[in-house]
Amino acid sequence: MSSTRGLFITIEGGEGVGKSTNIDFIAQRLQRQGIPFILTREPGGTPLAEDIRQLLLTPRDEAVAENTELLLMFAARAQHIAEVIEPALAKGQWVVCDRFTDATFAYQGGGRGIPMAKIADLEQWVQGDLRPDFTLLLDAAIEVGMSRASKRGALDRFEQEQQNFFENVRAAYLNLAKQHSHRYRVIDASQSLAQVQQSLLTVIDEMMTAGGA
Ligand code: Z5A
Repeated sequence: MSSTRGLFITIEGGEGVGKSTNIDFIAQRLQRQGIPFILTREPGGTPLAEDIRQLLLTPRDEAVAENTELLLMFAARAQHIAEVIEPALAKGQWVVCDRFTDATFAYQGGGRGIPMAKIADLEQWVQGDLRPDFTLLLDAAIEVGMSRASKRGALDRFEQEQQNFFENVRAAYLNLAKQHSHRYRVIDASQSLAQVQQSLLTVIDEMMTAGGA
C-alpha cells in the first residue's frame, strides 16, 4: 500500500462542454504514466448513489423542492466519499471525478438560488476537510454545450431548464474559479477538441509534478 495520499481531481462545467470526452483523455495519460487512479462521477459512483442519481435526473410530474434536490445531492455524495473517494485516496490512488461539490454551488446555488452559505455548511458537515486538489473547469458559451449535447436523445430533468438557469450556472462556476484560483484551471472548451486537449496536457503535467509522479 502507498504511504502517499492520492490527488483528488474534479472536472466541472456546463452541459455538453466535453467533460466525459476529456476525462477519457486524462485517463489515457495517467495510464501511460503508470499512475494508479480511479474514474468516478457525481451524482453517483456507488450503487446507492447511482440510484439517487436516477431519482435526481428522471423528469417527473411532481415538482422537486429545491432543498430535496440539494439534500439528495449531498446524500449521494456522503455515500460516494465513504465508499469510493476516501478509500481510494488513502490507498494512494488518484481520484478523477466528473463533477463534485462545485456543481452543487453552481447548479443548486447559482441555478436554483439556494444561498451559498447553506451549501457551504453542508459541504463542511459531509466532507470535513476533503476538497479537490485540482479542479478543471471546461468553460464555453451555453449555446456551444447545448448544441453538442442536443445530438443525444431525451432531455433529463436538468437539461429541461431554461437558458437563464444555465447562464447563472456558468457565472457561478466562473466565480468559484476566481475564489479558488489555487486549485482551479479554466480551459476554453469552445476550442477544437485538439486544442482543448493540448491545454489539458499542460495541466496534467502540473498535476503530475504536484502528485510527485
Ligand atoms: N448536478 C447538480 O445539479 N448538482 C450537483 O451537485 C451535481 C450534478 C454533482 C448530471 O450531470 C446533472 O447533475 C447535471 C448537473 C447536475 N445536469 N446538467 N445539465 P452530468 O455530468 O452527468 O451531465 P451533463 O453535464 O449533462 O454531462 P454531459 O452532457 O454528458 O456533457 P459532457 O460530459 O460535458 O460532454 P461530452 O459527452 O464529453 O461531449 C458532448 C459532445 O460534444 C460529444 O459528442 C463530444 O464528442 C463533443 N465534444 C466534446 N468536446 C468537443 C470539442 N472541443 N469540440 C467539438 N465537439 C466536442
